[in-house]
Amino acid sequence: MTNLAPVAAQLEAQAIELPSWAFGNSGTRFKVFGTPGTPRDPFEKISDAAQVHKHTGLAPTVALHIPWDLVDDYSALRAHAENEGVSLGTVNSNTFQDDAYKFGSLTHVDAAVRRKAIDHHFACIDVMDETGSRDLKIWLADGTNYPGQGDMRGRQDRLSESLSEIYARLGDEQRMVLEYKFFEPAFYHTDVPDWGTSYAQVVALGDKASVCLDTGHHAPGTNIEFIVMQLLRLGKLGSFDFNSRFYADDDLIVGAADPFQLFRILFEVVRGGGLNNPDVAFMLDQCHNVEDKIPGQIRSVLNVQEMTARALLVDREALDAAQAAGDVLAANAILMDGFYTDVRPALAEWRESRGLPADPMAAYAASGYQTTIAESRVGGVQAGWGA
Ligand code: PSV
Ligand code: MN
Repeated sequence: MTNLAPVAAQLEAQAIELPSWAFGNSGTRFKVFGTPGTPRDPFEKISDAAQVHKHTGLAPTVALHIPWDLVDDYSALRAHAENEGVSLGTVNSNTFQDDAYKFGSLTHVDAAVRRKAIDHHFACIDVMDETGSRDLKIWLADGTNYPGQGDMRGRQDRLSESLSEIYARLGDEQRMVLEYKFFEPAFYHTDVPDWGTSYAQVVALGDKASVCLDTGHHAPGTNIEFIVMQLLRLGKLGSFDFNSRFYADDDLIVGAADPFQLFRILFEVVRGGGLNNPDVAFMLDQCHNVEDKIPGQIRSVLNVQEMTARALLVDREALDAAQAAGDVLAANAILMDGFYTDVRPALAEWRESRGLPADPMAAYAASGYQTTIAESRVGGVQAGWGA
């Protein structure tokens, strides 16, 4: 069996943040399928997220999305989370579901709309003050659908001004991460389409701003691990939104569509010093449209853990030597040895040694939690994108 001892300390320290919205209903523009037991409010979402941590030891924090996770009393939500054994993490802003934002939010030509969007971010920072969250994550739906529709340069300038105002409001211990996405919902141009644009914007802001890399937000064939390497090299990789995709922004279980890509990304994370580095937050950004949500999240964090273990097991000394010697095939073989190492039996044993279930998926299924929530959560409105 694979010997995990040399990498156990790093595995032990790994933490992956869960998105509250993964526990609510989601779907496509064709249909949203509800599932029995879906949370009706943020408290129930946190309880579900805590199940993932309980069975894996990997997911101690939960990201919130405002206003989907609006509550009257954040200290009560915080206490509830702590009671469940988790804590509240990143706060995500939302400037994509209001009629006012049809033609943009932080980039809008109308100062009144920009004001509204900036004020929303101030409100998110107020929430962070109460929840003790460190990070404000900004993803913008801003962009245009037709050439000529907008002045791309002017929009970039307004974005910069708006972000500066938000940045100035951050506390000393707080950060902003700016996420990029190459298309959707805008189809001609997006105002933060790529890592370079996000980087240019956050560098202008200062040390407390960095880039969020969502693994599903690149054109097919993009070498994402190169971007990871570059952002780590520049000290500006603030966070990951992990998920996987076959076609567009599919938000599928991380590592499901392309495990090898996940391995390559994690190898660059390890090599670049981004693993268990407080500056680089690991988060999931996924939606479970047809599978059960809690086991979907359990599967996801396990996939990240498995690929992290494989990346850590790559013989770096031998790899460096092969690279230095120009031995192309040996270098490639050393990396592939890491990828092809089946770490699952060793991880199962290691989990048990830490008092965790060897098979978290099976343990969750046997726990009866899914039946309990399906039977007890009767009435009310199931949470989704908008509740
Ligand atoms: C929309 O593409 C998106 O999935 C972004 O990736 C954000 O991180 C997420 O929604 C939550 O706002
Ligand atoms: Mn994302």
